[in-house]
Amino acid sequence: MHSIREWLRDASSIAVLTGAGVSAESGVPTFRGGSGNNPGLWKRYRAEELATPAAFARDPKLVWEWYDWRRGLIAEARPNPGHYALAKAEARTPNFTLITQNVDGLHELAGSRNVLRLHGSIWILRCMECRREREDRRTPLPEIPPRCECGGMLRPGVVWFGEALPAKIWQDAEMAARSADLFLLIGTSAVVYPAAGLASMAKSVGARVVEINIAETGFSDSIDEFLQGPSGELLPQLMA
Ligand code: BV8
Ligand code: ZN
Repeated sequence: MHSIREWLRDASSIAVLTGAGVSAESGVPTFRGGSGNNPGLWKRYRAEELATPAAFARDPKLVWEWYDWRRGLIAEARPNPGHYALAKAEARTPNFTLITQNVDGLHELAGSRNVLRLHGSIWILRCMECRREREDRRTPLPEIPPRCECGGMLRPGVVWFGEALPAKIWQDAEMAARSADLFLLIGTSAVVYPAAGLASMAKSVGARVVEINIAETGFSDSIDEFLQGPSGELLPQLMA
């Protein structure tokens, strides 16, 4: 812990990749269980089965019920001390880039400003016809599936499996990983690509890689330091 605090103080550019684990202590269920909450994210389905264009084409109502349920949960969630610690770290580090796989918006709510949302936002709806995007925070939504003024069907403004990440955001994330001298991998099982590849990119350019997680991940054996514990507790200690 002590050396990591020094690395944080001495780093000239820091890149952070967060996953569902940083929102677990805010009561937002993670995708792959662990940390005591329900194994799958919902009933008998797995994210990989529902968060896909094919699932939405086949049964938009079912997919929307899943998202409406998650939006309801997330609407009750507040940022936890881990989110706030990252916002504080950003404010005092010249080059600090927060890259997140989360779609819950809790980093922004905690005051993080330069957030690269690799997988979009659950609060944004996009029209399948006219492509117009709008933020809609109503929970529950008045109509499932929601409709656009143009009559088209709205989809969640998130990146599904099999879909490309927003090009500009991905480029910025790669740039941040390649120019970091310290890379923090926090609360992610590091199984979803290309996001999970960012840690290897940082490592390949000689950055120090620190992982914070309650359990080891597939990445844990190729990092410099593994801090085991809840990010909501460890991050405030690190950033104090
Ligand atoms: C792409 C938004 C190509 C939606 C998400 C076969 C078929 C099709 C695709 C593929 C395939 N094989 C590989 C792929 C690629 C695929 C992929 O990686 N699949 C995986 C499953 C193998 N990736 C994609 O499809 C990506 N796109 O490749 O496009 C392409 C290129 C060009 C042109 C066209 C196409 C898109 C992936 C994005 C999917 N969308 N989310 C939504 O949210 O509904 S992914 C979703 O799952 C999250 O965003 C996140 O990325 C991922 C969940 O991962 P985590 O965040 O890590 O969460 P998880 O629950 O897994 O882990 C939680 C961790 O926290 C655990 O380690 C736990 O120990 C820890 N923890 C718990 N509590 C705490 C804690 N840690 C600290 N403190 C705590 N308190
Ligand atoms: Zn429309």
